[in-house]
Amino acid sequence: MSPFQITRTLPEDATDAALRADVRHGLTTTPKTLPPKWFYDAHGSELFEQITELPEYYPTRAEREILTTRAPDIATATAARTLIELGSGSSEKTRLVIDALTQLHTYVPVDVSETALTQAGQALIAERPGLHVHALIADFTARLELPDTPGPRLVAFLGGTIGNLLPTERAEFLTSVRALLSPGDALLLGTDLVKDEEILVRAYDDAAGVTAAFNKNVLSVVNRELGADFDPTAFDHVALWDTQNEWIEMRLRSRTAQTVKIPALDLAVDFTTDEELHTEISAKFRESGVRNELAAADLHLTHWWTDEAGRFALSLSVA
Ligand code: AVJ
Repeated sequence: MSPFQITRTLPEDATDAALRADVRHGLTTTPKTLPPKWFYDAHGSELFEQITELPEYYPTRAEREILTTRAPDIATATAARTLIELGSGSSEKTRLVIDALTQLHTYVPVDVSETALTQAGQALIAERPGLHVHALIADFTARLELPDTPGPRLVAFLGGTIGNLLPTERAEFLTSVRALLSPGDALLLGTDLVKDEEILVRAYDDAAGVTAAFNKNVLSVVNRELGADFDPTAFDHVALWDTQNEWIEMRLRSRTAQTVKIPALDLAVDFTTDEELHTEISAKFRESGVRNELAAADLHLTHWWTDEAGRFALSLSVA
Protein backbone atom coordinates (compact mmCIF):
# COMPACT_ATOMS: atom_id res chain seq x y z
CA MET A 1 0.00 0.00 0.00
CA SER A 2 1.17 3.53 -0.78
CA PRO A 3 2.65 5.26 2.26
CA PHE A 4 0.45 8.25 1.41
CA GLN A 5 -3.32 7.98 1.47
CA ILE A 6 -5.93 10.69 1.54
CA THR A 7 -9.58 10.31 2.54
CA ARG A 8 -12.26 12.89 1.97
CA THR A 9 -14.99 12.84 4.61
CA LEU A 10 -16.13 16.32 3.70
CA PRO A 11 -18.30 16.34 0.54
CA GLU A 12 -16.93 18.64 -2.20
CA ASP A 13 -19.93 20.97 -1.89
CA ALA A 14 -20.14 20.94 1.93
CA THR A 15 -17.88 23.98 2.22
CA ASP A 16 -20.08 26.07 -0.07
CA ALA A 17 -23.26 25.02 1.76
CA ALA A 18 -21.67 25.77 5.14
CA LEU A 19 -20.45 29.21 3.98
CA ARG A 20 -23.91 30.11 2.71
CA ALA A 21 -25.54 29.01 5.96
CA ASP A 22 -22.98 30.86 8.11
CA VAL A 23 -23.24 34.08 6.08
CA ARG A 24 -27.04 34.06 5.95
CA HIS A 25 -27.33 33.37 9.65
CA GLY A 26 -24.44 35.58 10.75
CA LEU A 27 -25.44 38.67 8.80
CA THR A 28 -29.10 38.54 9.84
CA THR A 29 -28.55 38.27 13.62
CA THR A 30 -27.56 40.89 16.18
CA PRO A 31 -24.72 41.45 16.60
CA LYS A 32 -23.67 40.45 13.09
CA THR A 33 -21.07 37.71 13.12
CA LEU A 34 -19.01 35.52 10.78
CA PRO A 35 -17.02 32.49 12.01
CA PRO A 36 -13.22 32.73 11.74
CA LYS A 37 -12.87 29.57 9.66
CA TRP A 38 -13.76 31.63 6.55
CA PHE A 39 -10.53 33.67 6.87
CA TYR A 40 -8.51 30.84 5.39
CA ASP A 41 -8.76 30.86 1.60
CA ALA A 42 -5.39 30.83 -0.23
CA HIS A 43 -4.82 34.57 0.35
CA GLY A 44 -6.00 34.41 3.99
CA SER A 45 -3.72 31.45 4.69
CA GLU A 46 -0.82 33.43 3.21
CA LEU A 47 -1.71 36.43 5.41
CA PHE A 48 -1.85 34.16 8.45
CA GLU A 49 1.65 32.86 7.61
CA GLN A 50 2.79 36.51 7.55
CA ILE A 51 1.11 37.12 10.92
CA THR A 52 3.14 34.30 12.47
CA GLU A 53 6.32 36.20 11.54
CA LEU A 54 5.24 39.60 12.91
CA PRO A 55 7.23 40.97 15.87
CA GLU A 56 3.97 41.49 17.81
CA TYR A 57 2.54 38.01 17.20
CA TYR A 58 4.39 35.85 19.73
CA PRO A 59 2.22 32.64 19.94
CA THR A 60 3.83 30.80 17.02
CA ARG A 61 7.40 31.45 18.20
CA ALA A 62 6.50 30.65 21.82
CA GLU A 63 4.88 27.35 20.86
CA ARG A 64 7.82 26.45 18.61
CA GLU A 65 10.18 27.12 21.54
CA ILE A 66 8.20 24.71 23.74
CA LEU A 67 8.06 22.04 21.06
CA THR A 68 11.79 22.33 20.43
CA THR A 69 12.55 21.91 24.13
CA ARG A 70 9.89 19.35 25.00
CA ALA A 71 9.61 17.08 21.96
CA PRO A 72 11.74 14.39 23.65
CA ASP A 73 9.50 14.55 26.76
CA ILE A 74 6.40 14.24 24.57
CA ALA A 75 7.91 11.17 22.90
CA THR A 76 8.81 9.53 26.22
CA ALA A 77 5.49 10.33 27.88
CA THR A 78 3.30 9.10 25.00
CA ALA A 79 5.35 6.50 23.06
CA ALA A 80 2.87 7.34 20.30
CA ARG A 81 2.68 5.08 17.24
CA THR A 82 -0.15 7.11 15.68
CA LEU A 83 -0.15 10.91 15.66
CA ILE A 84 -3.40 12.62 14.68
CA GLU A 85 -3.10 16.35 14.09
CA LEU A 86 -6.26 18.46 13.99
CA GLY A 87 -6.04 21.55 11.76
CA SER A 88 -2.61 20.50 10.54
CA GLY A 89 -2.13 23.24 7.93
CA SER A 90 1.49 23.19 6.77
CA SER A 91 2.54 20.78 9.59
CA GLU A 92 5.67 22.92 10.06
CA LYS A 93 5.85 22.89 13.89
CA THR A 94 4.53 19.32 14.04
CA ARG A 95 7.75 18.16 12.39
CA LEU A 96 9.48 18.76 15.72
CA VAL A 97 7.15 16.21 17.37
CA ILE A 98 7.26 13.76 14.46
CA ASP A 99 11.06 13.80 14.45
CA ALA A 100 11.13 12.97 18.17
CA LEU A 101 8.53 10.16 17.95
CA THR A 102 10.93 7.40 16.92
CA GLN A 103 8.27 4.67 17.23
CA LEU A 104 5.78 6.55 15.02
CA HIS A 105 3.94 4.31 12.51
CA THR A 106 1.28 6.64 11.03
CA TYR A 107 0.73 10.38 10.92
CA VAL A 108 -2.90 11.42 10.37
CA PRO A 109 -3.10 15.13 9.45
CA VAL A 110 -6.67 16.48 9.45
CA ASP A 111 -7.44 19.68 7.56
CA VAL A 112 -10.06 21.18 5.25
CA SER A 113 -7.37 22.10 2.73
CA GLU A 114 -6.53 19.24 0.36
CA THR A 115 -3.58 21.22 -1.05
CA ALA A 116 -1.97 21.69 2.36
CA LEU A 117 -2.50 18.00 3.21
CA THR A 118 -1.00 16.71 -0.03
CA GLN A 119 2.02 19.03 0.09
CA ALA A 120 2.85 18.36 3.73
CA GLY A 121 2.15 14.61 3.46
CA GLN A 122 4.29 14.02 0.36
CA ALA A 123 7.21 16.02 1.80
CA LEU A 124 7.05 14.01 5.01
CA ILE A 125 7.08 10.53 3.52
CA ALA A 126 10.01 11.53 1.30
CA GLU A 127 12.03 12.42 4.40
CA ARG A 128 10.89 9.67 6.71
CA PRO A 129 11.01 6.32 4.91
CA GLY A 130 8.70 3.76 6.52
CA LEU A 131 6.31 6.38 7.90
CA HIS A 132 2.70 6.10 6.74
CA VAL A 133 0.66 9.25 6.19
CA HIS A 134 -3.11 8.95 6.06
CA ALA A 135 -4.51 12.44 5.52
CA LEU A 136 -8.14 13.28 6.25
CA ILE A 137 -9.92 16.11 4.47
CA ALA A 138 -12.28 17.04 7.28
CA ASP A 139 -13.43 19.80 9.58
CA PHE A 140 -11.75 19.21 12.95
CA THR A 141 -14.99 19.99 14.80
CA ALA A 142 -16.77 17.16 12.93
CA ARG A 143 -16.97 13.55 14.12
CA LEU A 144 -13.90 11.85 12.71
CA GLU A 145 -13.53 8.29 11.47
CA LEU A 146 -9.92 7.44 12.09
CA PRO A 147 -7.98 4.83 10.10
CA ASP A 148 -7.20 1.56 11.87
CA THR A 149 -3.61 2.15 13.00
CA PRO A 150 -1.54 0.96 15.96
CA GLY A 151 -1.73 2.66 19.38
CA PRO A 152 -0.87 4.44 21.51
CA ARG A 153 -2.56 7.39 19.82
CA LEU A 154 -1.57 11.01 20.32
CA VAL A 155 -3.99 13.73 19.18
CA ALA A 156 -2.33 17.12 18.69
CA PHE A 157 -4.24 20.40 18.47
CA LEU A 158 -1.66 23.17 18.27
CA GLY A 159 -1.45 26.91 17.68
CA GLY A 160 -4.02 27.93 20.26
CA THR A 161 -6.85 27.42 17.79
CA ILE A 162 -9.04 25.97 20.57
CA GLY A 163 -9.31 29.63 21.63
CA ASN A 164 -11.47 30.31 18.56
CA LEU A 165 -14.25 28.25 20.16
CA LEU A 166 -16.74 29.51 22.73
CA PRO A 167 -16.64 27.72 26.12
CA THR A 168 -19.64 25.49 25.27
CA GLU A 169 -18.10 24.65 21.88
CA ARG A 170 -14.80 23.82 23.59
CA ALA A 171 -16.56 21.40 25.95
CA GLU A 172 -18.23 19.66 23.01
CA PHE A 173 -14.97 19.58 21.07
CA LEU A 174 -12.94 18.11 23.95
CA THR A 175 -15.62 15.48 24.52
CA SER A 176 -15.45 14.46 20.85
CA VAL A 177 -11.63 14.27 21.03
CA ARG A 178 -11.88 12.15 24.19
CA ALA A 179 -14.16 9.74 22.27
CA LEU A 180 -11.28 9.06 19.85
CA LEU A 181 -8.99 7.96 22.66
CA SER A 182 -8.48 4.68 24.53
CA PRO A 183 -6.71 4.22 27.87
CA GLY A 184 -3.06 5.20 27.44
CA ASP A 185 -3.76 7.60 24.56
CA ALA A 186 -3.09 11.32 24.95
CA LEU A 187 -3.97 14.85 23.83
CA LEU A 188 -1.32 17.52 23.18
CA LEU A 189 -3.04 20.91 23.33
CA GLY A 190 -1.64 24.39 22.59
CA THR A 191 -3.19 27.29 24.50
CA ASP A 192 -2.23 30.95 24.54
CA LEU A 193 -2.10 32.37 28.07
CA VAL A 194 -3.67 35.41 29.76
CA LYS A 195 -1.17 38.26 29.91
CA ASP A 196 -0.82 42.02 29.79
CA GLU A 197 -3.62 43.62 27.79
CA GLU A 198 -1.29 45.76 25.63
CA ILE A 199 0.74 42.77 24.53
CA LEU A 200 -2.42 40.87 23.63
CA VAL A 201 -4.04 43.72 21.73
CA ARG A 202 -0.85 44.47 19.79
CA ALA A 203 -0.63 40.81 18.75
CA TYR A 204 -4.05 41.24 17.08
CA ASP A 205 -3.58 44.81 15.82
CA ASP A 206 -0.05 44.95 14.44
CA ALA A 207 1.68 48.10 13.25
CA ALA A 208 2.12 46.81 9.68
CA GLY A 209 -1.63 46.16 9.33
CA VAL A 210 -1.31 42.50 8.37
CA THR A 211 -3.93 41.38 10.90
CA ALA A 212 -6.28 44.12 9.64
CA ALA A 213 -5.86 42.76 6.09
CA PHE A 214 -6.40 39.20 7.38
CA ASN A 215 -9.61 40.27 9.15
CA LYS A 216 -10.93 42.15 6.09
CA ASN A 217 -10.08 39.19 3.84
CA VAL A 218 -13.24 37.45 5.06
CA LEU A 219 -15.19 40.11 3.17
CA SER A 220 -13.28 39.29 -0.04
CA VAL A 221 -14.08 35.60 0.49
CA VAL A 222 -17.80 36.41 0.69
CA ASN A 223 -17.48 38.68 -2.36
CA ARG A 224 -15.81 35.97 -4.44
CA GLU A 225 -17.86 32.98 -3.26
CA LEU A 226 -21.30 34.59 -3.01
CA GLY A 227 -20.99 37.53 -5.43
CA ALA A 228 -21.31 40.09 -2.62
CA ASP A 229 -20.21 43.71 -2.99
CA PHE A 230 -18.46 44.36 0.33
CA ASP A 231 -15.98 47.25 0.09
CA PRO A 232 -13.20 46.18 2.51
CA THR A 233 -11.99 49.80 2.72
CA ALA A 234 -15.39 50.78 4.15
CA PHE A 235 -14.61 48.84 7.35
CA ASP A 236 -12.05 49.37 10.12
CA HIS A 237 -10.22 46.54 11.87
CA VAL A 238 -10.94 46.37 15.61
CA ALA A 239 -9.14 44.20 18.19
CA LEU A 240 -10.22 44.43 21.82
CA TRP A 241 -9.58 42.56 25.05
CA ASP A 242 -12.67 41.30 26.89
CA THR A 243 -11.58 41.28 30.53
CA GLN A 244 -14.57 39.26 31.75
CA ASN A 245 -14.30 36.46 29.23
CA GLU A 246 -10.52 36.71 28.92
CA TRP A 247 -10.60 36.64 25.15
CA ILE A 248 -9.49 38.87 22.30
CA GLU A 249 -12.27 39.86 19.92
CA MET A 250 -11.75 40.92 16.34
CA ARG A 251 -14.45 42.91 14.65
CA LEU A 252 -14.98 44.92 11.45
CA ARG A 253 -16.53 48.33 12.10
CA SER A 254 -18.55 49.92 9.33
CA ARG A 255 -17.18 53.41 8.62
CA THR A 256 -20.53 54.58 7.19
CA ALA A 257 -24.16 53.61 6.85
CA GLN A 258 -24.12 51.18 3.93
CA THR A 259 -26.02 48.33 2.28
CA VAL A 260 -24.20 45.24 1.06
CA LYS A 261 -25.78 42.98 -1.56
CA ILE A 262 -25.23 39.21 -1.48
CA PRO A 263 -26.80 37.94 -4.72
CA ALA A 264 -26.17 34.22 -4.10
CA LEU A 265 -28.33 34.50 -0.98
CA ASP A 266 -30.75 37.00 -2.49
CA LEU A 267 -29.95 39.14 0.54
CA ALA A 268 -29.26 42.82 1.23
CA VAL A 269 -27.60 43.64 4.54
CA ASP A 270 -27.75 47.10 6.14
CA PHE A 271 -24.94 48.41 8.33
CA THR A 272 -25.31 51.51 10.49
CA THR A 273 -22.34 53.84 11.02
CA ASP A 274 -19.92 52.18 13.48
CA GLU A 275 -21.86 48.92 13.49
CA GLU A 276 -19.51 46.05 14.26
CA LEU A 277 -19.37 42.68 12.55
CA HIS A 278 -17.85 40.13 14.96
CA THR A 279 -15.32 37.92 13.18
CA GLU A 280 -13.22 36.08 15.78
CA ILE A 281 -12.68 35.37 19.44
CA SER A 282 -9.27 34.16 20.56
CA ALA A 283 -9.54 33.00 24.15
CA LYS A 284 -6.54 33.11 26.46
CA PHE A 285 -6.12 30.58 29.25
CA ARG A 286 -4.79 29.88 32.73
CA GLU A 287 -3.51 26.50 33.91
CA SER A 288 -6.45 25.96 36.28
CA GLY A 289 -8.95 26.66 33.51
CA VAL A 290 -7.30 24.29 31.04
CA ARG A 291 -7.07 21.58 33.72
CA ASN A 292 -10.76 21.98 34.58
CA GLU A 293 -11.97 22.02 30.98
CA LEU A 294 -9.96 18.88 30.23
CA ALA A 295 -11.23 17.14 33.38
CA ALA A 296 -14.83 17.94 32.41
CA ALA A 297 -14.18 15.92 29.24
CA ASP A 298 -12.57 13.08 31.24
CA LEU A 299 -9.06 14.07 30.18
CA HIS A 300 -6.44 14.28 32.88
CA LEU A 301 -3.61 16.80 32.72
CA THR A 302 -0.21 15.15 33.20
CA HIS A 303 2.19 17.80 31.86
CA TRP A 304 2.10 21.60 31.58
CA TRP A 305 4.92 23.21 29.65
CA THR A 306 5.37 26.92 28.88
CA ASP A 307 7.99 28.92 27.00
CA GLU A 308 10.62 30.70 29.14
CA ALA A 309 8.61 33.92 29.11
CA GLY A 310 5.40 32.12 30.18
CA ARG A 311 3.36 33.38 27.26
CA PHE A 312 2.01 30.12 25.82
CA ALA A 313 1.41 26.59 27.13
CA LEU A 314 1.42 23.07 25.78
CA SER A 315 -0.43 20.57 27.91
CA LEU A 316 -0.45 16.83 27.74
CA SER A 317 -3.49 15.01 29.08
CA VAL A 318 -4.42 11.35 29.10
CA ALA A 319 -7.60 9.39 28.63
C1 AVJ B 1 -4.75 30.47 14.23
C2 AVJ B 1 -6.63 30.75 15.64
C3 AVJ B 1 -4.47 30.48 16.60
O1 AVJ B 1 -6.29 33.20 17.31
O2 AVJ B 1 -4.20 33.76 17.36
C4 AVJ B 1 -4.14 35.41 14.33
C5 AVJ B 1 -5.68 33.31 14.36
N1 AVJ B 1 -6.26 35.74 14.32
N2 AVJ B 1 -4.36 36.71 14.31
C6 AVJ B 1 -5.17 33.24 16.80
C7 AVJ B 1 -5.36 34.78 14.34
C8 AVJ B 1 -5.64 36.92 14.28
C9 AVJ B 1 -4.93 32.57 15.45
N3 AVJ B 1 -5.22 31.08 15.47
